[in-house]
Amino acid sequence: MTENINLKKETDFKSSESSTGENKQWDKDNQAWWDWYVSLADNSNSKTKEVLLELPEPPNIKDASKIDLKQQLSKPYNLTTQDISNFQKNGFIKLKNVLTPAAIQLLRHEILSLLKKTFENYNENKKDRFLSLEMMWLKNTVIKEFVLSSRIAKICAELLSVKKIRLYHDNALVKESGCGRTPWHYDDHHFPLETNDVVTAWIPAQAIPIEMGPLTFAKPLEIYKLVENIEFNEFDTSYDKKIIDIFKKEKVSIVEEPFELGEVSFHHNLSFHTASENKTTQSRIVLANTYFADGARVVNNPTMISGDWKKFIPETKPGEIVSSNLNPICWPANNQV
Ligand SMILES: O=C(O)CCC(=O)C(=O)O
Ligand SMILES: [Fe+2]
Repeated sequence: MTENINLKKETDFKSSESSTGENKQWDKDNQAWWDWYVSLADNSNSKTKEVLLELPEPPNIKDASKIDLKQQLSKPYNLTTQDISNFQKNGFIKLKNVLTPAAIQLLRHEILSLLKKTFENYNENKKDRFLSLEMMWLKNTVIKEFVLSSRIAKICAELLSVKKIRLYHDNALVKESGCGRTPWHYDDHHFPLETNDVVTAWIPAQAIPIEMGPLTFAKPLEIYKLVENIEFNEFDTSYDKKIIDIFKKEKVSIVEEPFELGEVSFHHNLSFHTASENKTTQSRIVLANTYFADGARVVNNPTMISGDWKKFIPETKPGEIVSSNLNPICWPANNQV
């Protein structure tokens, strides 16, 4: 992407040795990773104990044959040069009308059906949790269309200004009613990829009003340099609190805006972001697909904050180029599996 991004991986957090144990490997599953990760968020100003905003159940489309999903998800999106330069300057962009309301309603239906299969009593008595599902595209043909979508992947290729885009993973990120904040971070912490050409398409499966906790970005992209030297702490909320304090003190510009139905955000792996708690009565359901430039290698020393990465990049050793069957090229479209 842009040359002004610091590409020096040897100074990066994810490949550094440290006393806080980031050099350990993650040995549990992805749900356990998220349970741990959201416990690092500072919720001392939480408002979820107050009355939740009552929202109706979002509309549900059960029948994929009612819409031409393949056609919708392969049609190119008209990205302007201004969009591309905004993304490269700010580290993120929010684009409206990437998907139709019908496609989103179907996506929500499919994620909900996987949630109900995976988590006992989903949405019945237990609330407040951050639930995660991954590798859904291997199990569900409708979700596969959204994950391998050439419409989405072409946007990613253009935003990064690279020719070919591969899938890192898909991730359903579900904040149940009352679930707390996501800690401030950039994704470079998590992805064991030896490149900064990495982007996540964050696709809400319903509209997200402010009260539901939309993804929220600090800008411009370079803001990560302000907090580069803050040491991560895997045990408590101190890292998140320090970032909040520095951003306040330095009057960093923070973009927290609702998502309308069909709106999708794209964020770079160095973009700092967070999400507020879900203060509504409905789950905040999102499909987050991460893509990277073809040719990237696995870093030499993946760490515990890289999570369950071997599941996403099988049969690939540290230092090797990523090209497994689970990391298909999604753009250009004719390279698809
Ligand atoms: O969904 C969230 O609250 C956080 C998502 C996130 O950090 C990401 O998609 O990179
Ligand atoms: Fe993130």
